[in-house]
Amino acid sequence: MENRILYVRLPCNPIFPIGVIYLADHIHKQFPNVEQKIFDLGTVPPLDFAAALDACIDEFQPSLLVYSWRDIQIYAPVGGRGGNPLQHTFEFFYSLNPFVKMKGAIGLLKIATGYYGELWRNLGLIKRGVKRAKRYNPDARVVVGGGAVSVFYEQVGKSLPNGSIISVGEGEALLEKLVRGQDFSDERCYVVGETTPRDRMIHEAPANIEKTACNYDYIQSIWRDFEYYFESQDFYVGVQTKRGCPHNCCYCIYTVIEGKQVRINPAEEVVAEMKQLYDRGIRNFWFTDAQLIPARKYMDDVIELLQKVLDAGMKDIHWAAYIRADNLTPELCDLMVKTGMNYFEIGITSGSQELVRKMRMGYNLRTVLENCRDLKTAGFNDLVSVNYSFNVIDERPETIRQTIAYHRELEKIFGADKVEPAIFFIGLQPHTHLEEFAFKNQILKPGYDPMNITPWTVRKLLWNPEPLGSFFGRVCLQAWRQNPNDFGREVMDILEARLGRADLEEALTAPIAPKQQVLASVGARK
Ligand code: B12
Ligand code: SF4
Repeated sequence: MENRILYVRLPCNPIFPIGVIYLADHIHKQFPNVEQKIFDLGTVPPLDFAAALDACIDEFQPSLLVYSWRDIQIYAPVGGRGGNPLQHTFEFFYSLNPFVKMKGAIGLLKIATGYYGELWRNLGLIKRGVKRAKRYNPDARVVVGGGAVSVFYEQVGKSLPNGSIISVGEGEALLEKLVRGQDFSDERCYVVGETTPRDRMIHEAPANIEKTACNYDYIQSIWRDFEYYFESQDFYVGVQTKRGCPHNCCYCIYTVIEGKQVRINPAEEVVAEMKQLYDRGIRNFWFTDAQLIPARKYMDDVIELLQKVLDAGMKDIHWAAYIRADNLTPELCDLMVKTGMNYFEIGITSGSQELVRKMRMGYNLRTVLENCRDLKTAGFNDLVSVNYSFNVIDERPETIRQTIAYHRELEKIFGADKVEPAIFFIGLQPHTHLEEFAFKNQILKPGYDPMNITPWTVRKLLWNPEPLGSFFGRVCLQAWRQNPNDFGREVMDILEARLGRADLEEALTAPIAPKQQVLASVGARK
């Protein structure tokens, strides 16, 4: 059977579908004669999903359907698609006012309906596509992958037809084998009804793939709606500069999906890719790496990359990324500012060095502050989002006071209006240390369904255990009531008014005592 590959990006908020673009580019480089097409449901109005998919399949008649599913979990810290799940959960569990409790319950119900609606709709779109493609090619196959499937691969397969291939992590090597008709059983995948996911499959190391600049002339020729993403000026187009993260943060799944080994995409290839987008009018880029500078030894790669961006003459761009901010030098800061970094997220999680150590995050808060000062000196004058998750492991009033002190210091450096405290409650994800910790401490039972969003499960998955759980729940409710548009800053102010602020030096010093290695007891991941 001739290979005709249709990439279907399942409905998603408008985020550039970089995953399917890279897959199609890779297959084209390996097999220039294979016919391919990209169909992005992110650009189609919801009422037209089914009809548009049918029309696309009728026209292209694929032999292989590649479904890419980006995100499933919607309980974001701020307004998600169906409202604010965190707010409703807290209203339901922590409000003392029966009317607010009721409002929370109704809000949660609305969100649950939206969430399950989306889940069933996406599963339906996969089943529908396979059935339709079989009209033209009875042997047509379906592969399902992407960020959401990587996290929930064990659950997603349960609702898909036999023969569907469920894939974890990068899909390049798997697709290559499928096109060649080779055995793919050693890839990070399983076939519904035929094989089951190997134990700890997600922890297997991804294939080592050399990444070259995506060929956007080719992508444009197989993707009709390419221009959709160019219309909005504030849109950030994804570009990958490396893959993998060597760290061990207790709640994080990136390092599992992408692997612990860092693969650097050659700087000249990354810049060649950006230049093609630049020449098409794109000025905003998001470096999609789990971490732009995962460790000190990668600083030189980033310096090389940013220098090449400048040398290529792309002087009026903006870019954003996840940055730990513990591996910066004045030279790097200078280049970051010169190349147009105008937003970054630091996920320090806590401003208490003691807790940062307990969460296995492996960095020094004092260094982060020094590097932030260097960034400011280099002329950085834009927005920094600082992610805090109170109450993760061993939080106490004194550690909260330390976080306040730390945050106020960041405000001193960048200006209070430039530092946005993003209050997250860690979403407990499968295959993380935190999940193991929850099993050990009987907070969750093995076999629980991580995709279930009844309020009782959500309350456990949004890590906020007692004794501080209800205290935080009420602080958040008060912040939503008082200043819903500046929730993060309001939470910080309320906490400071109630608990006070520690000395900065106290926040930065963590005595090493054996009992503090809380998570060490759950064992190493690999
Ligand atoms: C960068 C990033 C962002 C950036 C995106 C910026 C941009 N303009 O692109 C920002 C910060 C905006 C963001 C936001 C969110 N994100 Co995000 N994000 C990521 C991250 C770190 C990388 C994604 C990426 O682009 N990678 C690079 C590309 C090339 O890889 P890829 O898309 O994964 O595609 C590869 C593979 O997945 C695979 N593949 C893809 N499709 C298919 C299909 C088949 C058949 C096969 C075989 C393989 C395959 O091959 C591709 C090429 O190698 C991932 C985590 C991670 N490390 O993967 C989370 C991730 C995708 N995000 C996630 C989520 C939840 C979100 C949010 C919804 C968070 C929130 N609650 O607000 C938001 C909103 C997104 C939206 N749709 O509105 C989740 C999704 C899974 C889930 N838990 O539901 C992830 C996996 C992280 C996590 N915590 O689990 N995100
Ligand atoms: S939180 Fe960031 S630094 Fe930590 S493991 Fe995840 S990607 Fe790496």
